[in-house]
Formats: sequence, C-alpha cells, structure tokens
Amino acid sequence: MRLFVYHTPELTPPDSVPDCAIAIDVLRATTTIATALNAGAEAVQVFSDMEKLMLFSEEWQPDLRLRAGERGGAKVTGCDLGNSPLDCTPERVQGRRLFISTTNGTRALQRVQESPVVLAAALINRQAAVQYLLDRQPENVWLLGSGWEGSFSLEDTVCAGAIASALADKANVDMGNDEVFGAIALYRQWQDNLLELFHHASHGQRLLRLDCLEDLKYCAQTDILDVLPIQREAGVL
Ligand code: 3SL
Repeated sequence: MRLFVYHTPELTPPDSVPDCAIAIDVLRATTTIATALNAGAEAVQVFSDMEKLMLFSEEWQPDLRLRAGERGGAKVTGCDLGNSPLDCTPERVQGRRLFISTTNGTRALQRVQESPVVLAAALINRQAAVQYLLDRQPENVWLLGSGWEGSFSLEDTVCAGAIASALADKANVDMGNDEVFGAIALYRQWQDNLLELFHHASHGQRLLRLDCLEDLKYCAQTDILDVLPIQREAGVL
C-alpha cells in the first residue's frame, strides 16, 4: 500500500485519482457525516453548491430529508441544520437523508468522487478507516485534507497523520510523499492534546468565536465511532 497525504484538494495531482481516497474534514464535515450515519441516517448526499442542494432535495419527501448548510462556520438560512455533529441525534436523523453543503469538506469529497473507493474519515472514526485499509489493502491511497479555502489546516493533517501512524504500526506501507512523514510527526507530537491543538488551529479559533467549544471537544475524540462512510454512488455516502 502506497500512502499519499494532500493537505488540500488544490494540492492533488490534476487529472488523476487513487484506488482509494479518504476525504478528511475533522472540523466538521466528515465528523458530521460519520455521526449522522452512525445515528441511523439513510444516507448523506453532498453538494458543493447550495442552490443545487435546495433544488435536488426539493424532490425528496419532506419528512425523509434534512437539509444541512454551512458557510463561514454558520448555518445557512433556510436549512434545517448547520454543520454541527451534535445536531445529528438519532431522534433527528434516523431514516432520513441528509443533504449537506459545507465550505470545504464537500469540495474535498467532490474532488475525489471519481475514485473507485471514496471514504470519509475524521478522528472519531479513525480506526474504522484504518481497519478498512488493512483488510482491503488498496494499492494507492490518498488521505485528502479539506483545508480552509485552499489553505492548510492543522486538524485535517493531524487526522491524516493519525490514520498513517496506525497503518505504519501494523502494515508495510510506502510513504508516497513527504507530507505523510510530516502528518505522522504532527500526530505523534499532539496525540494526547488534540483539543489543545484545535485551539491553535485557525478554524478551531473561528468555531470558538461562534461558540462551538462543545463541537471542538466532540471532534477531538479519537476512535469513538465504529462507522465508515463509503461512497455508494457519486456524492452519496
Ligand atoms: O469547511 C467545511 O466544510 C466545514 O466543515 C466548516 S465548519 O466546521 O462547518 O465551519
């Protein structure tokens, strides 16, 4: 297995996709997607464009859908939810399809949606992603951070490092680029203080300004959910 870490969708090699792509947006899209599926959502369908989300979800039976929209960290007017994983309780999401559009996470998922296998990972379901890779042994794997509007984000890279570190402990993995070493080093330095790291992260600070400390605490937990969002058709996990 050959691992590559890309900090943002913009840094991926153009016109190519890997055998297996893992999109990561710890704060907060992939944490929310994993939480919604774990709470019994029928599926999660991602859109980078809010207007398309509204149009497409209009065709869905109202009591079987939830619209989640986030821009700049805040809930989009007219949506049922923003992007807080804490809103994805079984009472709210069970049996419903979550139509979601976020600033960066959904763009990362769309960048790799042509890959034969597309997964969504965060710290909360890190071990589920690791186990999938150990069982299936895909040849080329991209760990793709969402970043923030094209820039590096600490929380996505530390999660890529958490996945790469666990894999390197258990299997023979080739490091496809230097970013893998960097991500592992970041994770190993901060693994016991992830919440503190999120306080240093620019998006962590943005969310704190929006009063989202509880979200940060939730997103900083490792291996608490045994759920792995897998793309079943383009844009649907
Ligand atoms: O950028 C994204 O995709 C979001 O996850 C950002 S936020 O955490 O909802 O603000």
